[in-house]
Amino acid sequence: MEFTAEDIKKALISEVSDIGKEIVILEEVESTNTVANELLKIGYPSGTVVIANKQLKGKGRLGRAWISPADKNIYLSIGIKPNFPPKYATLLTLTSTVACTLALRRFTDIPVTIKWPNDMLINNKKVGGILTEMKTEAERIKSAVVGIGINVNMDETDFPEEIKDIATSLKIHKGKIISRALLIVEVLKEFDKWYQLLEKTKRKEIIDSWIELSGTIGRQVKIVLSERQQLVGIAEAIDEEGRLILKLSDGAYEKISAGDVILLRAN
Ligand code: BT5
Repeated sequence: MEFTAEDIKKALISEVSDIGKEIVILEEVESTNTVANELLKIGYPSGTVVIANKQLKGKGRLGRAWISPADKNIYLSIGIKPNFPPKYATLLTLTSTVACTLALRRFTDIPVTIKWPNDMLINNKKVGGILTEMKTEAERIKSAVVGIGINVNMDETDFPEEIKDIATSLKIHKGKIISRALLIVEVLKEFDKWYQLLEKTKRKEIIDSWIELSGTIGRQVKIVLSERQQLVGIAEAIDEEGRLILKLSDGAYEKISAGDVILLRAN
């Protein structure tokens, strides 16, 4: 890669509290999430960051794949040992999405938006995604890994058939190559800040920012819960655990903590 762990560490000095204490950069991995999880297991500290140039088995949610070609993108995982209970797992994903989206906006000036729970979009096309995985023990989170994938310098021709109509990259919108190293520094700084807010139970601040950055609230949406189960309604709000509150056509409310959102039409 065109940068080292030391380069990133140097740029982060005095800018972060816990995130990036240990940074491991690898050329090729199956999934940075898996590596981060293994490092936490063998005693690496909370805040350990794993970055790879290429993933062979990049993971999306629900067993889906994250397309992860070499040299172009950011594949980064942050291993943490949170102090909040497992019920805030969804909120951790929302917090991470706020941090990434703000970093992307600041660094590129592109009006990136959020779609619940984990998508970062440019003009309705996916530019990044977040996969949070955690290990729990009784009512405690033992460890969590936040995996961040951002399409940075992919060209239109780099996208395989299955995602070419739904995915995009920062380079496509800026018309020039973006520095992965500098963007990683921005993402880690912002993550550090928002993760601290979450630890300090500043949940309202996080949710308000999420709503401001998202194109989801107030829209009519279809929620795909599984192959057989779908719900249609108005996305009304986000509750303090990060769940999406859906108002159904009969006036009843549903709280959704996992699923895919399809935006139906603007109100
Ligand atoms: C996500 O899943 O959006 C989570 C993606 C997380 C990726 C990071 S990379 C670093 C870390 N290590 C990992 O192994 N994973 C994390 P989901 O919402 O389920 O979206 C997956 C869907 O997005 C796929 O089914 C495709 O339709 C689409 N997709 C796959 N690769 C993509 C890409 N590079 N860009 C845009 N869309 C993609």
